[in-house]
Order: sequence, then structure tokens, then C-alpha cells
Amino acid sequence: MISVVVPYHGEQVYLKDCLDGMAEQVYKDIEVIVVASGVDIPEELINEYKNRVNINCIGIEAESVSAARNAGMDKASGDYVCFVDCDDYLDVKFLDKLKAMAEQSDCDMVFGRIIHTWYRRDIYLEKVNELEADDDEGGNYEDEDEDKDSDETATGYFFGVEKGDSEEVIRDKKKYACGRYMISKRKKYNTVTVLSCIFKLSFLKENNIRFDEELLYYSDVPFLCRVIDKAYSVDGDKEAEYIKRYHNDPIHLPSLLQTAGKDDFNNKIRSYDIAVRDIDRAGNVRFRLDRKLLHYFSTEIAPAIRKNEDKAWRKKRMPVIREKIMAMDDATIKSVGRYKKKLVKALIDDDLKKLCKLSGRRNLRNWIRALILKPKRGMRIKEYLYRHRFTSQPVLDNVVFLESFFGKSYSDSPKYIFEKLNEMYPGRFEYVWVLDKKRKLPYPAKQVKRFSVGYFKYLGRSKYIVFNSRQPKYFVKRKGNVFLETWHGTPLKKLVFDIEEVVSASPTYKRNFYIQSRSWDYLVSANGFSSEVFRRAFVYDKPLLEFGYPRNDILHSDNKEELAEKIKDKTGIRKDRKVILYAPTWRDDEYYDHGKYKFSLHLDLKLMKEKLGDEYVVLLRTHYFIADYLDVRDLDGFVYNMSRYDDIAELYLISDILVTDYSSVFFDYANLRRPMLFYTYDLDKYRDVIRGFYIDMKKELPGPLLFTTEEIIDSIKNIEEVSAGYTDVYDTFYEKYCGWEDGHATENCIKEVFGNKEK
Ligand code: C2G
Repeated sequence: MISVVVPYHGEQVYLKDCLDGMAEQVYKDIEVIVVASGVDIPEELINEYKNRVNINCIGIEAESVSAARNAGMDKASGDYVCFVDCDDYLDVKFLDKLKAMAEQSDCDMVFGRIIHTWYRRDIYLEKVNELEADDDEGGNYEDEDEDKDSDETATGYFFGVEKGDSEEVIRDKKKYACGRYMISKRKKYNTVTVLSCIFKLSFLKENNIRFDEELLYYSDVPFLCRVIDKAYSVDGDKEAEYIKRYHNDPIHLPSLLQTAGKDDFNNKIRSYDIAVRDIDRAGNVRFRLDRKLLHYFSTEIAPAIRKNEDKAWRKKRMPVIREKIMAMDDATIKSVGRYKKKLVKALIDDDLKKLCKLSGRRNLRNWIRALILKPKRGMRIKEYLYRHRFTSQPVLDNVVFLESFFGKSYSDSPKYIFEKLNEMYPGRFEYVWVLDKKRKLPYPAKQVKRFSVGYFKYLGRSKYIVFNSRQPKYFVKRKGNVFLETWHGTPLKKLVFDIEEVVSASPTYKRNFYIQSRSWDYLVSANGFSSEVFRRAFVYDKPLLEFGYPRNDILHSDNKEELAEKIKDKTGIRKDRKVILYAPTWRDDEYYDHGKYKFSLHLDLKLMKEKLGDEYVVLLRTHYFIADYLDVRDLDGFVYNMSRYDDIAELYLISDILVTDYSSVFFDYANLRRPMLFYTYDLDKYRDVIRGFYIDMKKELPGPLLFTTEEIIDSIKNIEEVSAGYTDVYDTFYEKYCGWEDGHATENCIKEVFGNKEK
């Protein structure tokens, strides 16, 4: 029998996946021991599994993984014991394969391999099945690069293979190099782990091998060191897969390592100390462990010493690491490369200057190497200038730096803030606009391309920053900076921390968003609903500007008709027809590349021309993420492609009906109280699979959900009747989402942010 010990510390959301993985194991002779440490036993959940798997739960007071694993081991009655974290899950054949190998070679320990994923189990399995199906059709998913970067069979890899099978077994190609982010490319993850292994219980007991309960982190290291040191036979099977889940929400649901923080020097050193205490000084395990410490010293500690100006910090760390390294065998130090040897010498000589010089030179070498070898060379140089030059130069107190939709247009709230600032405070500020293509602007402003040197210069030096999306990850918030984040829409689609599973976005999306939004000083919210969502989904607790959207002021202006005439003149849209604006959003799952999305037109514009051409024209407006520029030349005079037109608010003004889908455009358009139709041909997929919505579209939207072009045509032909059916719903909708809009949002936001800051 195999006893599977699962430490549990309240992570209910994950435990189900873990237990499903156990219940579906091909090898049935198992006992699962869930050990709740410092939290209530999840009895209800455990009971649900009692008839599917032999399962028990015990509770302990201590709140540590080591204590939980030990308690589990004490309860275990199997021949073998296996440790599984409750946020991970096993492939169904995992235990079967390892048990077979353990018996075949009479091993004290057998290891499988770790596959990293960001997905919950059902999505993971779906992806694997898709791949296997593709594989059957001759597809090839093996990816050498991914393979090199993963720390699969991390344990075996770290300890070498002297007691096991050939290196091939451990480093063989990965079968499931699949899914955009399914398998992490990070190498740095803790590489010594008991996960993905099974151990002979009698062997552990005879040698009194347990987890050190003093250690909150890295207790696997001493445990494994002892196992390998004492084991008679160790073997590995790459086919046995342990699925390790990365946590994409390190803020609310951090993994143990994510709580350790960046500077976990003390934790690592303690774990090293305990590990060396009980192993053979002259043995191979000690040799490898020491090399690992030397690596840690050269790649992390030395650069940290170089970068950290804090003398006390250095003083504490240098002697500690020196003592460890001095106690090492000469042969170990001789075995490392020249650079490490020199660093060790500087450390032993207590020559701080030399140590910093060496590390600095290495850093420069790595940087140049990366520059030569990696793409985006120019970007790296500019980023370097940003970090090391522009952000050290004085802040330009009168400069306002503005960007809308990543520099793709002169539009949205930043546009209106810019114009109003010029009206309210003529000559007080200088302006820099991020714009991919030069525009004629109504007021003087410098224009820089996104990611040009000028862009980085003003990103680094401008006092005021006004963006409607996120700024780059490496943005440095400077003392004196005022960051006004206008955002770009009332949310229908779930945002950041409200999204349970980030399937399409980068798995680091939540973490990055969290870091980026820490720099914001003000966030614009158009209604109470948005305020509530932003506070929670962005974990944002700084001031909200609750006046409505600056970009919507124009929709409340007294001279709307006059403006509309001018816009029609400017765009050349024929005036003898009414205007339908079709403005759909983007689809997360249809993309070419990062930020470049596909759009396939489902609306039959030819049919629309045939049926509505005498009375209407259509403005086709795709989302700014859409890379496809739809060719509608054969519908000239009926369809106008306005996808590259700067400001959608101007298109709202000239249109009589809006057709959209899940885009936030409808919250804004409602300010005009004009009719809206929702062309939601893929509603179920979009809502349930891709995103998840905040509101019930069927109940709350002030217009019908339609699924075919025929239905759209029919509704347009009877638009008055259709609209009449939504009068009450429209009123409620308007009240909830447009209630704050009074045409003065821009002015009010400016007063808050720039108001009392006269110089
Ligand atoms: N937009 C546009 N043309 C479209 C769609 C959108 O100009 N065809 C503009 C509108 O100003 C809209 C904004 O882009 O309000 C955001 O677009 P959404 O379709 O709502 O999608 P997204 O960019 O994902 O933002 O909280 C808002 C959400 O984050 C949605």
C-alpha cells in the first residue's frame, strides 16, 4: 500500500482537484491522509470522497508543512509514503508507475517528474487531451527549449543520477510541452523537492528521517539529503507525472514560496545548516549541496551585496556565507568555475571592493550577452537608459505625460483631460503625448512614439502621468510623481482578481497588475458599480475620482447636433442616411500574438445593405486590439470602416443606433439614451468559457440580445417598437451606470488632481 500525505492549510479551492486526482489513480491500494495544520478539518469535503478513495483527515496545532508531513508519516501504514501538496494533483498513473519501479528495483526512493501548470485540473486535462489527439494526427509538441528550462524531476536533477538510472531518464524530452503558459519556463523554482517521489516507509523509519519542524521553508532539502545519503537504491521514471500548480494570485492565495519573500537568505542558510549536520561530509550529496550553496552565493548573494548600499545588511550576511564556504572541502571549491573561485577568494579575504567589482563585471557581461543573443536589443538599451539615466534625472514638475490605448489613438479620457487642462490653466503645463502616428492636436504638445527614447525619457521624468491603460511593468514611481489612471470602461467582463482562472492572459497577469496599480494615485470611476468592482478586483485603496467619465462629457454637451454635423463633414459620411454604429469587442481566444487579436465578422453586411441600404449606413468599428483591418471596399457608400478613427465618442455622437456585444461601449452610449442592440452570437462561450460577466446581460441590458443578422435587420426595421419595450429597463440602467455623468467629469477630475498644486 502507498500512504499519500497531504498537508492542508485551508486551501479549500484547490483541495478538490487534489483529491479527484487521488480518487482516479489507477493504482488503488492507497490511503490518503489529509493533515490539517492550524486550521479546521475540511470534514464535509473529505466525506464527499470517502466512498471514492480510502481517505482520512487528522488535525494538528502546528502550522507548518514539515509538522503536517511528519504527522502524516506517523499515521501512515503503507509500504511507501508519498507527499502531495494540497494545491497540486497527480496524473492518474503516477502512483502505479512509481510503485512498479520501486518494486522492480527494490528502491528506497523513486522519483517521477514535475509538470508545472497554472491551470486547474479540468482545464489541464482538457489541454492534455487536445494535445494527445493532435499527436495522434502526427503533430509534434516536443519543445527542446521548454525542456531545458523546466525543473522536471528536479530532485533527481539536483542530486545527479549516481544511484539511479541514466541521466537520459531525468532529462528526457517533455511530452506535454503544450499550451501557451501551461508549463512554466522558470528555472529558478525551488529545485530540491520531495514532491513527485515515493519513499519506502521502513527505510525512513529505520534511519529516523523526518522533516525538521523548525524550518518553515526548504525543509525538503535536509530531508532529501538524508534520504539520498542513506538510500541503497534510488530510481526515476519520467512517465510518472506530478502536476504542480503555480499560483497566479500571489496576493490572495500565495503558495508557500511566494510568502517567503525575495530575501529568504536566513531560511536558506538554516536549511543548509540542518542538511549538512546529518550527512556524510565526504559524500557526493554534501558535494552537490555545497556546490548549490556556491551557486546561490555567486548568483544571488554577491549581486545583492553589490547592489545593497546598506552596510548593516552586508555586515550580517557576509560573515555567515563566508563561514559556510570556508568550512567546505577544498575539492568542492576547486570544482567550480573561475569566476566563482575568484568571488570566493574575495569573500574569504573580506575584500568587499573586489567582490563588488567582480560581480559588477559579471553583471555587465551577462547584460551584453543577453543583448547580443536575445531579440529586442534596442528595447533593452532603452529600458536600461530609463532605469539608470532618466529616472535619476530631476523630475520635470510642469510636464504632463499622456497616453490612450497604448499610443494607438488620440482619444478617451486623456484627450479630454488634455484639452480641459489647456482651457483651465493656459500655459501652466507642458504636454507630451504618446502617439504612434503624428497628429494635429488642438493645443501644443510634444509627440513621442511608444517605446521610443523620448517615450522613456518622459516616462521617467514627467511629474504627471495620465494613462487610460496600464503602464509598463518596470515603471518606476518617483517621489513627486502624480499618476492619474483613467481606466477605459465600466466593466462587464470580469477583471483581474475577480477572474478565477486566467486562461488567456499571462499567468502573471494578476501579480503584474497588482504591482502596476500600486503606482496609481487616482483612479477614475464612472459609477458606483465600477467603484465597487475596482476596489475589489484591483485591490485598490487609494482615491477614486467619482464624477463620471471625462470621455463622456461630450455626450452631454449642449451643442451635440452641431458637433455631429462637423464630424460628419470631417469623415465624409453621407448625411441622407441614418447611422448604425457596429462596435464589437475582442475575443480573448482568437489571437495572432500578444496584443494582436483576430476578428472574424459574423454580421452579414451584404444582407444588411440589401435590406437597410436605402435608409441606413453602417460604421464598422473594431476594438483597438484587433490587428485585422476588414476589407469592406465592395460595400462602399454603405459601410465605413472607422476602426482607425481616433475617438469613438465622436462616432457615438453621429450614430442613431448602436450594435455591440460585450464591449463597455454600451455603458457610455447609454448616456445618449439612443437605441442599442446586442449582437451576441457567441454569448455562452464568451460568458462561461472566456471571461465571466459581472451583470446578467439578459436582465439588465437596455436592448435585445440577438443572434443572427436577420434578427438585427428585423430589430432595426422596427427600432421604435423594439426600443419602446425597453423604456423601463433603460431608465434603471441609466440611473445605475450613467447617473453621475453631468458633462463636468473632466473639470472635476482636474480640480482634484491638478487643482491645489499651483506653483
Ligand atoms: N472601444 C472602441 N471600439 C470598439 C470597442 C471598444 O473604441 N470596437 C473602446 C471603447 O472606448 C471602450 C474601450 O475601448 O470603452 C474598452 O473596450 P472593451 O470592448 O470594453 O474591452 P477592453 O479593452 O477589454 O476593456 O473595464 C473595462 C474593461 O477592461 C474592458
